[in-house]
Amino acid sequence: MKKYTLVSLIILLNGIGESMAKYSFLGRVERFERSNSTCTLFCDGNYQLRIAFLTVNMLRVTLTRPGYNEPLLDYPFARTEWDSVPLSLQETDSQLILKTSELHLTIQKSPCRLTVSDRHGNVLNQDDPGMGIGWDADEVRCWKTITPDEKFFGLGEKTGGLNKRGSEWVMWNTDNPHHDNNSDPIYQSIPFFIGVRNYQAYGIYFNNSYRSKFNLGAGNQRYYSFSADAGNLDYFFIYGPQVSRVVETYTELTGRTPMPPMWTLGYQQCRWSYYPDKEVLRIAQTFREKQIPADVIYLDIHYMDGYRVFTWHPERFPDPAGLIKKLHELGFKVAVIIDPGVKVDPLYRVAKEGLQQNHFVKYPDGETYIGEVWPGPSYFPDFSREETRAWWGNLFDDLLKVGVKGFWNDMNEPAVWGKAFPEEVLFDDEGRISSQKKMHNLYGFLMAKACYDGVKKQRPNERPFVITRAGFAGEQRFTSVWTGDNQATEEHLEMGIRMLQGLGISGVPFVGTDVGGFGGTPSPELFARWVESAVFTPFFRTHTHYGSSDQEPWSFGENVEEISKKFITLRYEILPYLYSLFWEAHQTGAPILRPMFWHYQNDPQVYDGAWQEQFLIGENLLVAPVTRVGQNLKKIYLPAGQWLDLNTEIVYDGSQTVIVDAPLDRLPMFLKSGGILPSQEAVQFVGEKAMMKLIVDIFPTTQPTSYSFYEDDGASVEYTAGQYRLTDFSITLKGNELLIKKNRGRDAYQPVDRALQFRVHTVAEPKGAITLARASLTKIKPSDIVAAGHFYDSEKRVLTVQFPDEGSEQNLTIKF
Ligand code: MIG
Repeated sequence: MKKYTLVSLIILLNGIGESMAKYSFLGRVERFERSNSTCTLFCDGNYQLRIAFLTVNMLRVTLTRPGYNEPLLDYPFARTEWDSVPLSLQETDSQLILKTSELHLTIQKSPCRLTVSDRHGNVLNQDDPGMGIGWDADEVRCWKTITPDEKFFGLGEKTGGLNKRGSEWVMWNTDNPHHDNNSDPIYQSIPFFIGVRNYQAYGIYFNNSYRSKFNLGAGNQRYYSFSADAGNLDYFFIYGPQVSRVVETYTELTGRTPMPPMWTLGYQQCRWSYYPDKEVLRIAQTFREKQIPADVIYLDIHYMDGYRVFTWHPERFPDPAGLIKKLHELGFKVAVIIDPGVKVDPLYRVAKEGLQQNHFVKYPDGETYIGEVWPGPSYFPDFSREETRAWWGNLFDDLLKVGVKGFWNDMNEPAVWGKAFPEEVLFDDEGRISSQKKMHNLYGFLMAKACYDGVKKQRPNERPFVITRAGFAGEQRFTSVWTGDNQATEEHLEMGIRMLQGLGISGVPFVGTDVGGFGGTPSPELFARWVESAVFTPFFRTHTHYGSSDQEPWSFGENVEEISKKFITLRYEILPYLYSLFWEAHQTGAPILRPMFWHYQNDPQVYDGAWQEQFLIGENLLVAPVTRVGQNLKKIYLPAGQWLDLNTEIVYDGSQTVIVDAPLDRLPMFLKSGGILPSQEAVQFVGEKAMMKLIVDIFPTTQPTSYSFYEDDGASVEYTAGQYRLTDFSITLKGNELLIKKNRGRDAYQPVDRALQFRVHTVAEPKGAITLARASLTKIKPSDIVAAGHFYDSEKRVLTVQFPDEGSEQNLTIKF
């Protein structure tokens, strides 16, 4: 007995027989080196931790393991060169302290652990003291302490609640057509999240494309962690403290959306699949006959010849150019589906070229990988190879020549029948040669990039329209995203609204769900509610499964047709507002559809799950769609301020819940006090006619407010050379005088002559003069739509004032 114990003790001391299956943790800092904004810590056992400050509020932490030389992932970045950041360094026996003007990083030396605080010393983020950074064979992991109130948001397109606290998530792009609110992973991988601790926000972007995991306090109250099966522990810590600043900095790193073609903000109609050509035309004509506005019609997989990508089915679409010309005359653009799988067929040009030019991924022994998808056995392009991306990009030429304008990238997880694309398959990875384990999550991202770059190369002065199902961090630089195969249920309508918020704060603003649901058939009421909520989603497209019932706005009876028409028309009215928000997204990375905490971060109520399907469109418009069939009242939380119900003209005080009437044809929406909301008269499609009147709704308050309205030609890339116009509006209400100022902040784009119409809400009939540049405006009839003048609606308490939108400055004074 005694002998046995002694033997065990010896084994323990020598570590012989100790299990290999466990984590090791980063140990003591032996020495460090500093150059400019970077500090490298040399730790026990030849492990190195490099800390680089890229901006005053962003630092990068990178672990180097001895003998593990995988290059750092670089595809996601829009920016790689950073100015040096003024940094001070203090050293004590036990610590190193690095300070920027905003952040303090305290490095405990033994063992090496990091703590980030703001400049007042409030801790924002801290390594778990016991674990910190660790590894187990190829796997790397980082553990952080968690506070009781800490909340987590983001991770891109994820199911579940808006707040991801208490749950675990996997990044591995997966085609799951039957996903529900508990499914994970699904199509996209965006390893970026925002932590809100004591109402202070920070972000962490984990720069690793291998299968990764985020434990956000699941099953424990001690820590949260992120890990990857292999690759580097390489993460970016971004300090806000505003959520908006975290996303601004994150999108400085990973990029922002280019301005979309204006028509892509119109209504889009899809199904799997509209064919033959006559059916496509019939659908388009029906929109025009019924005067339901629409801009885009989609062709799903049946347009192809035997599912061969970049071909046309000879019987169903014998004359694509002729069809598309007719559709253009009706004001429709055409978008087509693009699948990555290239049919194995010795007579098919794309397959032949691809084989000859070495464009397809292979097994390690050099045999070309063949997987099964729609075309049957198929090859898969290696989008991680520059030559292959260029080749694929050129294939769009034929589609562009017949007039196709939009490219819908599907199945790019990549999906294959039988589920798993083999992990041993090799990719070029720009010369680095990497397996599917690293490249899987990047496949959709790189496919969308090949598409965007190719179309842009061939139509250099047009804005490409690309949409993708799978993707990765940074995809917003070249593609929009839809959330894949949802179901026609209330739960999916609600989940979609949360997903779009999650994507938005993860840097991807141009997003939408399949309106009405892809699987199943919505009830008429559910379809109506879905259309209502989607009026404000950046990407607005109805889509449904093969063989399902019709899902056009007129497929659910007269009443729902009327409702759909009313709300699709509303979409066209608010296009100027949405388009202006795209400019903001392009400039700062701010989402268009925003969670309430974006603007009310300090209000505990906005984090309550009861309100997670309400959202903001820009700063001043709050939308609370009804998501349950049979519900005719809506309970809403209104944050601080005063809110004007745009349906009833009733003003509510904020910081409280209200219940409003919400019959089937009503979408609850509220304009915030001080809010300025530009709109236009509806058109049947973008470009049908020029905007003849810019309408500006105003809800004045005693606090002066302002708003900047963006315009450009909506189609070309001239805006990148400064060809755009910014009109700043400011409103001041003082005593009985309201002053509205218009001022062109930039005037390098010239729209047609038009009227400017202000609709001033919640005001009494003016008793005094209404003057524009010292000249009095006269009273006119509401029907005098072109004349300069004013009229008052005493029932609604709305004053309308209109005049030509001339010159760079106009001041309007209204005396009550
Ligand atoms: O295996 O192209 O998510 O939108 O209609 C299904 C047919 C392939 C999945 C997409 C869906 C599309 C469908 N596609």
